[in-house]
Amino acid sequence: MSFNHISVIGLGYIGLPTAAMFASRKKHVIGVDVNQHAVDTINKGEIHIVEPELDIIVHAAVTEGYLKATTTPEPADAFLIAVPTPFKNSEGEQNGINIPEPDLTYIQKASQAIASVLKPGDLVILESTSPVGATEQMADWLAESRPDLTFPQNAGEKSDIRIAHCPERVLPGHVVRELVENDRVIGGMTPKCSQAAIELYKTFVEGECVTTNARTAEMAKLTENSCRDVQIAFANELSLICDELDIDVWELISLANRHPRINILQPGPGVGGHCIAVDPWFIVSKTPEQAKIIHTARQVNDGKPSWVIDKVKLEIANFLQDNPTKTAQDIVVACYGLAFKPDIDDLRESPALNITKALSNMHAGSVWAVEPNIASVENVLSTVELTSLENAQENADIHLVLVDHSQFKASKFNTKYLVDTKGIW
Ligand code: SAJ
Repeated sequence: MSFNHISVIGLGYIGLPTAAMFASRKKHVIGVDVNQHAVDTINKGEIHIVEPELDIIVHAAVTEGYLKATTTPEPADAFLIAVPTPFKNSEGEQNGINIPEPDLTYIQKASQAIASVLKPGDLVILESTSPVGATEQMADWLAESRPDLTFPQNAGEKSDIRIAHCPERVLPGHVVRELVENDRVIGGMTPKCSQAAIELYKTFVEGECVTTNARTAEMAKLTENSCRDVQIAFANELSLICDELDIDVWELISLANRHPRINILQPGPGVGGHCIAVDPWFIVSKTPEQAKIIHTARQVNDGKPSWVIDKVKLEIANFLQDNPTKTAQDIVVACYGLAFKPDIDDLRESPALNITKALSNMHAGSVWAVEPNIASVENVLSTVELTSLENAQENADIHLVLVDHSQFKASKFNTKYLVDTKGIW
């Protein structure tokens, strides 16, 4: 089997780098996205996201003619679906507790879009992080749209179309390296489906491709991110405990981590991104009775932003007490960082952004944001002024560190009115 024409559906943080890696190995790649701006930007050899090294690879791939983007699918030998899997708008209620339910609409739309161009022998891979059973569901949607073709759920190894779930596991900010080096979990709906997927990924993956079934592959990805969420919740809970007991949590963690078998993660303003703050719910919503620690970790991490906001309110009160001639309207609060983690521009599910938004809604004075990775915040934060690090440090009254961007870590800063959720100043 040879895959010379590969189609990637969804040209976001995962789809675009993956498309670019195939193209860099001289495969003809058609990237498909509903966002015309993204398509136009890529076809100019440019990128619409921030990810180190990606711009150079995309530019070369487009210039050499191996990568092109379009809004409608075209025939290919393999299709990779890398579209978002958000929550449904209305949360599901189980036993009186609101549990967010996964929304598979984007996967459904992507499978319906590619169905018309499928031909016998094609491979379809679901890369989007998905609840257990989503790959089987996708296979059913494909089969409904193409009754003239056979699929693994009915025809087994003899099927016209091969289907697998191969979850992406790359870390934003290190995507180009991790795409090549990380091991891949390959969950074929049949062993032949897995073999086909391995052959495809071996185009650029140097890590090991380990096979399993689709459901286990789905659960493996959810397990990895839930494990990290639970570990971060432990660090966040420690930060609350230490605050009560007047202990420096950063010192505490660095001391505990000197134990040879302890490796505590770092507290922060909460957990963001479209992965760790989302994926554990895919387990909780399927098995709420069993997923107790995973559920609690989500609640601990989701509760951290309001704790941070309370800390800022306390600093505002302290400032007013120290400066009796001033009113809340005179006070400028500077929020350092809006992205969901350091050195990226990604605002998805960002606690930093949500905290800044909440402060700008409740504070009578000005709220400034410092975000070196973003040029404008007008669309997301209409009442917040974007300013430079220097101006904020010099002229703001209350300082709130939300992200440990390298620019912030490089600048030493000392002030009385500081809430430092990342322990950098
Ligand atoms: N965070 C902390 N403390 C820490 C580490 C992280 O508060 O010690 C916060 C970050 O600030 C951020 C959030 O957690 O808000 C998530 O950041 P992250 O760096 O842990 O992970 P992501 O979301 O960028 O990427 C994760 C990765 N999964 C794991 O490390 C298990 C990545 O490998 C996955 O591919 C990615 O999710 C994904 O796409 O699912």
